[in-house]
Amino acid sequence: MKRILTYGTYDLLHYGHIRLLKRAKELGDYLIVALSTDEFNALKGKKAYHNYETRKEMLEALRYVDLVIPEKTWEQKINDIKEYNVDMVVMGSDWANDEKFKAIEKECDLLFLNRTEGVSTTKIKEDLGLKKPINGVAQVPNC
Ligand code: C2G
Repeated sequence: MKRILTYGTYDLLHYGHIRLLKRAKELGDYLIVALSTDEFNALKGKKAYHNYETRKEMLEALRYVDLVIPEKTWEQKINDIKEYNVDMVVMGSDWANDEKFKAIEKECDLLFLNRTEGVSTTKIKEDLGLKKPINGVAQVPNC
């Protein structure tokens, strides 16, 4: 059984998230999502619209997701890989070459999949008038 692991906030679940999870699942047999806790999001400088429990519930409803675990720190990845016997970590391409992921290449395979253009939680918030662009400049999509 090939076990895949991915990380994220997954706030206001959208088709960019779902396409990532679908492709990740297609690479193996079992997909684990390490979901950022509300406290970890604060460390990332993010405030999710939905809290952890709601975001977890939504992910668990997806056919592609087999297990949701909490992502509490940047440093837990190696332990996650060992504890869950992970064969491959998969992330969107916005994380390619990020040092936080490079370190795990000695533990398991690491693959970056093309990010889905045109959608992000930030854009959804802006389009709904929930998050104003700063000084008229749309904010960089952050999830
Ligand atoms: N994603 C995507 N296409 C989008 C938006 C997001 O493929 N249009 C991918 C991201 O690349 C990421 C996953 O969906 O792999 C989750 O995105 P976020 O919820 O934004 O996660 P992020 O805030 O990047 O947190 O330790 C890593 C972090 O927890 C990742």
